[in-house]
Amino acid sequence: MAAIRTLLVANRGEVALRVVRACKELGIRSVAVFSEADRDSLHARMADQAVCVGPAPSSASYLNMPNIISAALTSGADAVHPGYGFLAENAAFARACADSGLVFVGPSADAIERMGDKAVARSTMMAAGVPCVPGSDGIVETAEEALAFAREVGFPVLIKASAGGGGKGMRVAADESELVHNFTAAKTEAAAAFGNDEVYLEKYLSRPRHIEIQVLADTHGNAIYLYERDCSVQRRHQKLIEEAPSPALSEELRAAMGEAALKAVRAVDYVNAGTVEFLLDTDGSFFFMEMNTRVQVEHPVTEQITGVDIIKEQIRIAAGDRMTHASQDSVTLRGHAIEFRINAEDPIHNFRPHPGMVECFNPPGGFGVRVDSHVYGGYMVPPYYDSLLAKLIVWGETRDEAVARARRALDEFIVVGIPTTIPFHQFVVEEPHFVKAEVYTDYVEQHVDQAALNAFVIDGSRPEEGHDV
Ligand code: MV4
Repeated sequence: MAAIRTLLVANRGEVALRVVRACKELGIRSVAVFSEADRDSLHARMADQAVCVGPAPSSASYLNMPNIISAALTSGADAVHPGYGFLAENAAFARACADSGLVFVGPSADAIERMGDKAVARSTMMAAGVPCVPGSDGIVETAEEALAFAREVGFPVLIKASAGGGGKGMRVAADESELVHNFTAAKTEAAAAFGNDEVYLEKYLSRPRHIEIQVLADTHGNAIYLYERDCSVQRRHQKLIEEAPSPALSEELRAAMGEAALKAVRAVDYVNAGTVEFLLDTDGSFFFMEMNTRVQVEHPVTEQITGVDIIKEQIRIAAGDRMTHASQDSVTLRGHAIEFRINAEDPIHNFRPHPGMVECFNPPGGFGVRVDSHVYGGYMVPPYYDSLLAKLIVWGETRDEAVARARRALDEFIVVGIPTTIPFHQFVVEEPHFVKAEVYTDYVEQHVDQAALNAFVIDGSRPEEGHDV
């Protein structure tokens, strides 16, 4: 395969900047795309070239495949990195790139497609010997079939939409009458949300942890896992804090989950970076949930504990080169990293997105602190896109050190002009269950009391201002 000399970044915000930075270090010319709302964005300024691909709404710009492909062709790009979100898991886009002679920095369109359908993904993994939650054998057509399944595995059960993912279209049923009622509701909901009413059933785990394994595979047959991330601190399926390694895994379990992830990789001949998501039950059993066929928001925590630059590996792999860390032995784990998502959201008003002017932006620094962000003082947060402003990633030799470093870094982090999730994080890093690493997917509901959070945000926790001597 040909070397990559110019790469177009089909994204915006911090991830576009992240990819531009990787290009610079690799000596690759970068081309940014931007919407009319992002004309003054850092990703457009820092790239070697920038092309406007349409008006502010993403449907007209960052999701506009013909415009993005034209931008790549006219700028002389030979590869396209999709980042995350937007077109990153769109098989048609990966195919359109290939058809235009552009290298798509990601897996094949076929792999994206197969993992995109959650029921297909599940049966592929079952066949490959990857543990899956006890579930129905494919699509469940009728309430009678659903009842038969539930009687076999026992209640509670979970109804999932085949076209769903990210928690959309899921319904729990605790008993037979709930199942009959929720089965029809779930199908109707799925039809409205995804244009596909197919559902399947699983045994419901009541307090799982969300553990995901980062994998890398190249075109030379090398495949490795970069250990796990624990993403149990979520709110309504939006991740807020991710850490690596997971405080819940023993060495044996870590190796077992890593090997299971590699089975998943081999089952679909997966190439490039991917993430295999598992649910970890309280008894140490783990089950495949889904595979993300892109780089993820939280990839930096893995980079910090392994020293592997995941974006650069992605680009090397796409160019047909061997990845730098081609053997499992070459990947060692050191210390502990935690990522905090700093969103333009108001934690006292239901985490409602809050676009507007960032009057002042002072990110923290110092040893063990990384901030990935596209924001600067005077930056206008547009209302059209997701509300991620910055990712604060702290590293420490131990989890306790990382938590202490997080407290001081969050305290240094100043954003003036709009509300952010910083005070939420300040609350969590003092909260005893988080400090003891007792976090499950229901952590926020269970341990972040809204009234206590409001008091904390409104009264402020900062020390009183000092006086001049
Ligand atoms: C589950 C589950 C319990 N039991 N499946 C939510 C997102 C979707 N990808 C899968 N999800 C879940 N599937 C069974 N059989 C609980 C969840 C779940 C969850 C999973 C990961 C992270 C946060 C979550 C929050 C609520 C529910």
